[in-house]
Amino acid sequence: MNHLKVERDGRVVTVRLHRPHALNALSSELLAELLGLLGPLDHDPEVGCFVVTGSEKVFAAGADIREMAGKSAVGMMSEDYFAAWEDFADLRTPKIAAVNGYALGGGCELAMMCDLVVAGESALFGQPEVRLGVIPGIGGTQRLTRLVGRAKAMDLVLTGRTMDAREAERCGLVSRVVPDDRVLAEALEAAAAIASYGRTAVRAARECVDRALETGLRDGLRFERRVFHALFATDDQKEGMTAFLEKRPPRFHGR
Ligand code: CO8
Repeated sequence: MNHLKVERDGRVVTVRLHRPHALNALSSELLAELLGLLGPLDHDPEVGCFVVTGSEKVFAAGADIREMAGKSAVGMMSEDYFAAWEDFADLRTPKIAAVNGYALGGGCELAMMCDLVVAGESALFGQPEVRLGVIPGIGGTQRLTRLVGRAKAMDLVLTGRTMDAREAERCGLVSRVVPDDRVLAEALEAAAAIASYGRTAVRAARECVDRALETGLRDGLRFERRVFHALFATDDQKEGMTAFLEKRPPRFHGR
């Protein structure tokens, strides 16, 4: 692994982006490593949550400008450059972004592909692509607008300015803001909690929340209700409710 550092603690896998010389710029090689690592783990029943983090200075400073600079439009289209980031977004294991420092361009988009974003007080988010003569390309006009609304998305995308963690939390991009030195610990605590619950219910919950961004209210409510009904086919539902009634902690098995 050239650009990632990986740790596993029980059911939680932590991936640290590690390209310090390029401020963790998201190259094609880094993406391939990330998917090569997390793709198989997504099918491992012993894994319950991923945490993605960077360094103290930078989560990720965007896509790799050096890699992209000389490319042609035809080349970009024929290789469908960065389409595989959707494979990362589609991983069914919950993903937590633990963000210190810069989360710019593709770095901000990577955070938005995660299910929770825990940010340090000094973290900075932005979509500065307009300054490079391009636009965001992996969700910065689409996910961002759904998360923070048109007014804030236009402000960020058209001016290329950064926003701090508090503003990002207020507008719905960030789940929690904590002191800088607490970011990873907070993310790991949340990850351990998520990983302790029934895997089927957690995945279903994640899918239902995301469905809200993709569909109308009526269809979304019906989808949620049907998934809720279906979970009564799982052992974990019986165990969770029985344990509550017996006033003991549940023992989930993910089935
Ligand atoms: N790509 C490649 N290298 C980078 C990047 C990057 N995104 N960001 C920083 N670096 C490199 C610098 O070139 C520099 O390298 P070197 O030492 O060899 O000169 C090194 O990292 C350190 O950078 P700085 O000296 O600039 O560090 P500073 O602390 O002064 O500044 C900043 C930090 C503010 C983060 C600054 O580096 C910066 O503005 N970086 C670029 C941010 C940016 O524009 N990001 C958007 C990139 S485009 C993008 O993400 C589009 C995604 C969609 C593509 C999808 C296509 C379908």
